Amino acid sequence: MTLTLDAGQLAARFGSVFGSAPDGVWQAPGRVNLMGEHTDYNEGFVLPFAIDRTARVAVRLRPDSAVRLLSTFGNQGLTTADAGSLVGGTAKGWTKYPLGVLWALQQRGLPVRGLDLLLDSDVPRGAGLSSSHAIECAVISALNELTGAGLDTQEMVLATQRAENDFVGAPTGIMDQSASLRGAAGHALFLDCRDQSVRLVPFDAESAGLVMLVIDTKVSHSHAAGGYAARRASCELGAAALGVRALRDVGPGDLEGAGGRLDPVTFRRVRHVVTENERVRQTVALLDSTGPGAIGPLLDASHASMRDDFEISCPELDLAVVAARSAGAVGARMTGGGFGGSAIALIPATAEQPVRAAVERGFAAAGYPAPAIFRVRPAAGAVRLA
Ligand code: GAF
Repeated sequence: MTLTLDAGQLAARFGSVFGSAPDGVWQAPGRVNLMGEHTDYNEGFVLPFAIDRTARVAVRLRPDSAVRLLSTFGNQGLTTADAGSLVGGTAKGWTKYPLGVLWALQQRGLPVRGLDLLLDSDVPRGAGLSSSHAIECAVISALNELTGAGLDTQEMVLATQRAENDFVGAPTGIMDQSASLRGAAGHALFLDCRDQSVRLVPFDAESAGLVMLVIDTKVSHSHAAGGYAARRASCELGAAALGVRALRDVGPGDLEGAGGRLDPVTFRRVRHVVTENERVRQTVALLDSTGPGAIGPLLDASHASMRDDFEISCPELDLAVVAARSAGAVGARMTGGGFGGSAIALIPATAEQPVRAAVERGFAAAGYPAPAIFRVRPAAGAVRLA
């Protein structure tokens, strides 16, 4: 999926498809998570950043309740729906995201209203970079403004979470939409998922002579599939057995005592979440004090925890991490919900070509399809373009 159209071109294409100009064009980014995986729904800490890959929507409200949706990619063609009779679990492909947002806004009391929408995006789909939230955040930004709904960012985060959980059917947390709505160039977002408080933490790898590479394994994942929900259920089981509201309330010092109260699998799931929350805090402290070059060991430890304790990695992700590290990365880890998707590797700029070559060689030798490898930088969150 490649972004081919700027805002003016997208508006012009909208005009030729739907017969007149859109009311506006909005953009929202995908995200990479630097640290803090599967901690958000445990009311813990995360440290994602919005990336320089975006979804863009040209939107016009309609006087009736008809909804017409089209994208510049894929072969889904024009999708039509009635805003007055949206039912979760029935929409197909990418259209479930704008329809889910419309539905979630209606659940908050927004009047039923139709719209025409044209989508363009260069966030790779199924790659663990939150292409779905990029669409949802672009759409909610557009509808919030056009309908005068007046939601603040926190409310938009919760509305898109409701769209994901109850319309799309993916029991996800609040990390991805928070990054997409609140991201800022040159910064990662330190988010406390209990109270949604945030702090922007400088993360400028390139001024430190480093590059952040995404390695998209092309192993497609879906959070509406069973693995994500099973991990979430394990965490809830662990919290209940330990008598806490959420695993956020378990500290590293509690782990020894927890061992005797949990079955071995639940204990390992809990240990991942508890240690991952600590790694988020340690990463933030290192970024504040020393800079990006110091966080490599934490990236590595996070990957090991996801591979061994949370068991959400896969052979392709493990290979990407090992190959990147052996060719000079200062640290690497899978990013996102897991079971496929992408790894990130923080590397000295001078090691970029060796790392790319090592990963490509490793994938070819293992007989895996070639990965997509590209640089990412922390970028701005959702914005109106035209
Ligand atoms: C997915 C979810 F959408 C997030 O809420 C988060 O749980 C993440 O997986 C894992 O950290 O991206």
